[in-house]
Amino acid sequence: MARILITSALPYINGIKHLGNLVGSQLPADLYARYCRARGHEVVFICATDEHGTPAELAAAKAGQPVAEYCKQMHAIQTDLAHGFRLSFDHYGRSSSARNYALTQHLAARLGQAGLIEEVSEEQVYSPTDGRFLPDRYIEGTCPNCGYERARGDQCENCTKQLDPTDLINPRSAVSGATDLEVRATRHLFLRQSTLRDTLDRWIDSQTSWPVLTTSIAKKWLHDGDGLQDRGITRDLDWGVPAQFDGAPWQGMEGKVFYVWFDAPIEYIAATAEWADANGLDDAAWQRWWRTDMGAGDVRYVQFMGKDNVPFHTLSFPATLIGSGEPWKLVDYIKSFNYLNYDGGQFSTSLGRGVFMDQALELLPADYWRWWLLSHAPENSDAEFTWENFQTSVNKDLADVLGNLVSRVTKFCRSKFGETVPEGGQTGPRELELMNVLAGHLASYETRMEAIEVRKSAQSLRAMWVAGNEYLQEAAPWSTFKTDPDQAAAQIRLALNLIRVYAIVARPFIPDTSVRIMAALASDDWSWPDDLAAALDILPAGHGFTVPDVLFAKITEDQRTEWEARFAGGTDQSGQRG
Ligand code: B3M
Ligand code: ZN
Repeated sequence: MARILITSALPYINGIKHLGNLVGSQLPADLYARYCRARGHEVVFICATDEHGTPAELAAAKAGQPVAEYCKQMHAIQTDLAHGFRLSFDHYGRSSSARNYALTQHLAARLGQAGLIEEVSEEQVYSPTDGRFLPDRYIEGTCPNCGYERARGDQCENCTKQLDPTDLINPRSAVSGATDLEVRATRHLFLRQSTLRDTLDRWIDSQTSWPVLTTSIAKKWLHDGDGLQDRGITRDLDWGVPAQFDGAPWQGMEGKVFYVWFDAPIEYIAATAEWADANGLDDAAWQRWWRTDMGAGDVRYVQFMGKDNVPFHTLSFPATLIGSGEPWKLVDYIKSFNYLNYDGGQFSTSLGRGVFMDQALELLPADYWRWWLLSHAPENSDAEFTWENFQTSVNKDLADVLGNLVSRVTKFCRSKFGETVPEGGQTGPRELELMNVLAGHLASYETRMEAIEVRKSAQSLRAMWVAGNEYLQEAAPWSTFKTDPDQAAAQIRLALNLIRVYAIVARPFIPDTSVRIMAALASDDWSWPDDLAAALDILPAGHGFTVPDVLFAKITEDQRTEWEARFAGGTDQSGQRG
């Protein structure tokens, strides 16, 4: 049994996320957490809302609410949606928590003592029209690196480059659209991460198992131009962690806050402390996951995120932790994702284009979405959601293959043998062959899940379902029954047991369906089928069950065309979605 710490990138508080955001971090993190738990590992799975900085201020202003109020409300909404999608966080925290304030200010103090923070007089973009400085997302313009026209002041989400507002070409205010911008001097604190470049370089080089996407982005920005640049970690904003150092002010920084990307990853740790607090545990309980001097040395720490978040997790956050000189646990594996596009373009909040988490759950239960999203995760390249593809995959994989098998087997049994596992008969070579095929797919499923190859894991799982279907097709107990009812009984007994095994192994992907199947089979033995033959013999003859209701309804042509039109966008309906 291993100890596995899992974090998902923290969704910004500024609105309801779309399905592309979901599949880029939280959902695959949940898949992995559920799998690790099912295999008996000790897991802590942490997420939180990322509440500070310009995204929160801008969204609150748009909603006409005080920012603290806005965040509280959006956190509740996002919590509900996380439950709706069955994201099994051990704790879903808030980066505005007291724990995060304290830890952020503590780490800043340590970095200051280590001489890694310096005061810099910086050129910042000032907007006379808005009467304020325009940090980060308050400003937009063209990316100097790739030419993307909607790059933000802190990062281009197209090429993932970290930017400063003054780097943007044709900059404009995100608040007013004003272009009559000036550059004014202001004083800020900078994290001297450039001094850690060699350390980070060596650390990244030592991570030989990281996915190519992660390593290539990390390396690209580590060696870009003059290399890793020092970054401002304070901002002229009202909302955020006050720029203080273990309680002590820094002269000249009064009224400023830390940059949101400075405090957000620290919330991974703080949220684990929040988890301990919420469960009445002491500090040692969270420190054994995060402090190598407190037992975290044997923890495996895995992070999940979209590719635009990689630079912050491979460079800035490790710089904070290493620079503190304290024994913090560093990440062992970073699983990053490309983007999911929507039907020939991008998801767009402002245009109401694409499906957002709340809308998805209004249409269909979570498992439909979980299955499609995970089996099409944008791992090796960007992926695309189309309604046609979604319809095909739901109707085939879920309704025809899995759903139909469960329904045929249970209904046939009920009609011929009643609602108990039938007795009599013996399995033969065909059943042995099925077990061998299943064992092969199960082994590849395990290997792929362990390697966090999400799409391939889905393929192995589906292959197990398909093998069961093929077996039933050939064994055809409905025909066998006419000539040899005993043999049909043995076949159905195996099939009922097979369904139980499917429920167990499929649970990380489709948890609600698995629970329904197990309830129908009146089983609560969720132990992993390490010994497949034994697992296929758990439900004994005479064991009662019930026929479940239809597990998956097919998506009709009418539904598909209606949904296609409804989510095509074109009118501004941004509202809470972000
Ligand atoms: N909130 C960006 C995002 O949602 C950011 C991630 C923070 S992870 C510490 O993509
Ligand atoms: Zn760019």
